[in-house]
This record gives sequence, C-alpha cells and structure tokens, in this order.
Amino acid sequence: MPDAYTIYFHDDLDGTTSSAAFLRFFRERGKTVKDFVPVNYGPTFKSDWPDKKFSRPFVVVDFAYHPRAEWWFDHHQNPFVREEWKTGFKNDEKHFWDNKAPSCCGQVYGYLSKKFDFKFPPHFKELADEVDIMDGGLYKSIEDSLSRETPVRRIALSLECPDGANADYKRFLIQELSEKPAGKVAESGEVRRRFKSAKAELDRTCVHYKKNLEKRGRVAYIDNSLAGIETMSFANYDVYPDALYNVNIDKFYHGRVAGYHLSIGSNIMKREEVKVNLGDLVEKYNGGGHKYVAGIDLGTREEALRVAEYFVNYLNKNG
Ligand SMILES: [Mn+2]
Repeated sequence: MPDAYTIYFHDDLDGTTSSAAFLRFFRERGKTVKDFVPVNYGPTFKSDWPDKKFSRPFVVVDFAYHPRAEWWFDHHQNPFVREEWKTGFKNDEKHFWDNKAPSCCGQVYGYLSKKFDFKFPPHFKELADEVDIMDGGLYKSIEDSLSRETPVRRIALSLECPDGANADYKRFLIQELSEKPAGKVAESGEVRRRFKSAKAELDRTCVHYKKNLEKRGRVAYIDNSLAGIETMSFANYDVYPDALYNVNIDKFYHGRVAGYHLSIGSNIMKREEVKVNLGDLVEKYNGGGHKYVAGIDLGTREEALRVAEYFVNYLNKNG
C-alpha cells in the first residue's frame, strides 16, 4: 500500500481523538491509514524531531510541525522546532496552525467539515465539544473539572492507568471512535477495566493533594516526585480555589531513564486575571504549552526543584 498514510499523533486524548477524526475522513474518501504512531515531547524531542524517520506519506496531529508532513494540524503555542520553519510557514489546505483552538480534535473537526464540506456522523460533534472542554480547560467549575462521568471523560481517564499508555490501546480507541459514539466505546471492557484502575489512582491523588499541597502566595505548589503520584492540575484548585497558578513536579520514565516533569498551570475560574503566556515563559527551558498551561521536562530532581522555585517566585511577582 504505497499511498497508505501513517498518522503521528500527540500521545494523549486530544491526539487520539484527532486521529479518529482523520481516520473517518480518509476512509470515506477512499484513502487508507496503515498505522497510528503516538509521539511525545521529551528531553531529546527538539534535537530528534527534525531528522526523525517517518513512514511516508504521513500526517501529524496535535503535535509539532514537520515540513515533510503531507497533512499537519496543531493548536500548540510554539509548534516550530526551527526558526526557518516558523518564518516559512503559511496555513494552506493541508497544513493548519490555530493556536486559539481549544483542542486539535475540535480544530480538525471544524476544519474538515467546513473546508471539505465533510459530513461527520453526529457523534463526532459531541466528541469534539468534550475534547475542547478537556484540552482547552473550558470547564464550568472546578467541580466539573474533576468529574469523570461523561463517556469521553471516562475514556480520557482510562488513558491514565499504566496499561492505558500503550500504543495498541490508542489504536483500538482510534478505530472505535471513528465508528461509534463515545458512549458505546466507553462501555467496552477495554475501557471499563482501565477506567476502574485509573479512578482508584485518581482518588488516591486527591487525598495526596489535600495533605501535601502548599500555598505559596498566589501559587499552589506540590512536589509529587517522591510519592510516585502524577500531577493532577485541577486538584490544586479543589484544595485552594483562590490560587491563581499551580506549579507541580512529578517523576516519569522514558524507557529506563527517569525524568522530572514540571507542570505550570492556571486556575480555570480566574483566567481573566492571568497576565502572562505560560507557553512562552517555558520556552527558554525547552518547554511547551499554551497560554494557560505549560510543561517542562528536566533531567534531575534538583534541577526540577530549582526551576519550580524560579517559577513560583516569578509568577508571584509578574503573573
Ligand atoms: Mn492538544
């Protein structure tokens, strides 16, 4: 199949659902997709990405720009690894950057519907709207942000359990979501089993936050790296509803190599008070993100603590 596409997608809910939208679109236009490959930012992302060996032709969704991508859609703040890629870039029919889009899934859904007059089945609208809320942090309240009751949120949480991280599970979800409403997909044993285990972990995380979260000025701060707890941004504001920002550290593994992730976010209920662009602020540490939420990967815990300290102070002074 020389013309079958490979879709490279950001390894999260948004990338997975963006791929499902593309699969639907391609399939109905008689094109085949031979594989779906999750990609992520990591300590060596910026040096690896330009020379990465892609299976061609390929599509990139919800992730950094690459000039060889036949189709590319992204909504991140700084998707250009090289300066000349940024200056040479113009949106065209198959390449579209929209850093105002709450999610890439919503972006792809809206774009393909409008530009190609493509008729998605009705369940895609529900999917795109929910991913917009989740990826764009457009929740109605902190309570709403913690709720995992809708089918799309159940699927999102299922990705958080250890065996939700594997690529085959994402491939399964992409196929399923391209065909069926999220409500049907969420009922499958594959999703339910992972949801149950991730929900137990989420409950443990909320207890950990209640016990250990510190309020430092306007910033909610926690180092989760020793407790083996993953950052849960909204838990910050459940504990301290009047905090404006959060700075959280957690530990992750890239294969066998440990790394430390710094999550910097803002309170979704106080967005009009946010004066800085977090995505821009983290650039000098090779981080990435949007105006309201950003992340940085660091090699050691000492480094993570030092950079966290810098941002706690910076945000109290300037944010
Ligand atoms: Mn996204």
